[in-house]
Amino acid sequence: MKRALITGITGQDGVYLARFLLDKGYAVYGTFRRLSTPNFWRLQYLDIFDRVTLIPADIIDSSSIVEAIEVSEPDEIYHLAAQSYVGASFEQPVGTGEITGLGVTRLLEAVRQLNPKIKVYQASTSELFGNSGRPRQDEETPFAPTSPYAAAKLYGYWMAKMYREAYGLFTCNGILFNHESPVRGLEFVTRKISNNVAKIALGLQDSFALGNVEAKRDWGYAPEYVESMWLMLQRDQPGDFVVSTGETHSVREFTEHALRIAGLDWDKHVRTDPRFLRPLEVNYLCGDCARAAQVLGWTPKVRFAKLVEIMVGEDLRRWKAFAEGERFPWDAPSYPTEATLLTRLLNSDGARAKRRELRAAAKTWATVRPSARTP
Ligand code: NAP
Ligand code: F7E
Repeated sequence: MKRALITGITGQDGVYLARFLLDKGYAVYGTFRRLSTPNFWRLQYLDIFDRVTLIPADIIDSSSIVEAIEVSEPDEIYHLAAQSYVGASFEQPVGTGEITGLGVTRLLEAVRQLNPKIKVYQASTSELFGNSGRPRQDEETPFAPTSPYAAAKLYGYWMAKMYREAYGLFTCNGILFNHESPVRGLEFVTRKISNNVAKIALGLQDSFALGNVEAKRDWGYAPEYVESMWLMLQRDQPGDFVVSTGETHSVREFTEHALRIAGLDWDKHVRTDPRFLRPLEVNYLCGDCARAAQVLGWTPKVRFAKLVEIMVGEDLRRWKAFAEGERFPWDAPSYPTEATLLTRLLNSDGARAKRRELRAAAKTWATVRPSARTP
């Protein structure tokens, strides 16, 4: 039985990859950070919490990485742990450099010293390209990072390549473009939109605000993207691969489609707010994954419209289910704004009436419900 260690198993990609590897028959180990409140909701949501072995480790602490490798004795390591939110990297540039950048070197050093035969996947990103000015970005496109996050990832990219060339380690950079799902963090724009549209559709809120709605991204579906990580490590030779859909859409288009699904109108429900603008922006990303298609046999299947439908459908289902008294693994209760709303929903004098209203509104969503539970 093959053994895999996933750093950052509690994140979006971590849980989908864990499920994918379990289905392939792997023994799956994953690192998690000790937090004041445990954060295992995604593992529970996919119903795999009991099927993985969790090891406490922080990527800023080398000794904990060594321990994780010694305990798990992996054939493959998927290094996903990172401060992954670009917006926060402007507020925490040093911390982002420590975790997202130097963390890669800590991991590679541990592998080099403990067992250089372990294959390593490094979670690189389309953010490396910044504003390249090219209509499509591929493995040959020059890098031009435009955030502390992207600069830290660029360092990680080069360290992975350098350990490959200097020490013969099997390291692969997956240059993944944005990929989303119902377990995407609520701070990322796609989930922010699907969650807010769901609340508005169910009458829980009137409007929400976005930043730069003209930014364009190449958005794919996370459960499919994790397969490309595995495929990279199954080859005899290591390499770097762009993984993308080849389609680009603006934040405005994503929002419009989400609103359309719910029968809502932009003018009534969406504002822009400069507080959500970044000091520097990546305006346009669109990937060319021809190499991944040819060498790995990987191609995307879920396209933009379907992705939006999956995400809006699942957030509608969650809010509705909560209002009907169901309890389930969910991130909303951990976010102050959402938690306040949930508490109001439970405790207010009009809670019973509100739940009746929601149940009535829920009937309208019968059509989006079935597809939603297949994240
Ligand atoms: P995510 O949901 O933010 O997950 C990040 C994971 O890293 C979480 O498990 C988090 O743990 C962990 N982590 C953060 N700081 C850590 C630390 N100091 N020590 C140990 N673990 C730490 O990110 P994702 O979307 O799954 O992305 C996975 C990886 O791919 C990241 O490296 C990201 O930068 C990269 N990437 C993502 C995309 C995308 O579109 N999703 C595209 C390209 C590349 P907690 O749960 O404790 O916070
Ligand atoms: O922003 C714009 C924002 O935060 C997308 C990470 O997984 O993908 C992700 O990084 C775009 C940006 O993701 C809001 O300015 C407008 O142009 O969802 P995001 P990201 O920055 O593209 C890459 C590939 C990664 O590697 C990262 O780890 O949307 N935008 N209004 C907004 N963004 C947010 N978050 N919130 C807004 O209100």
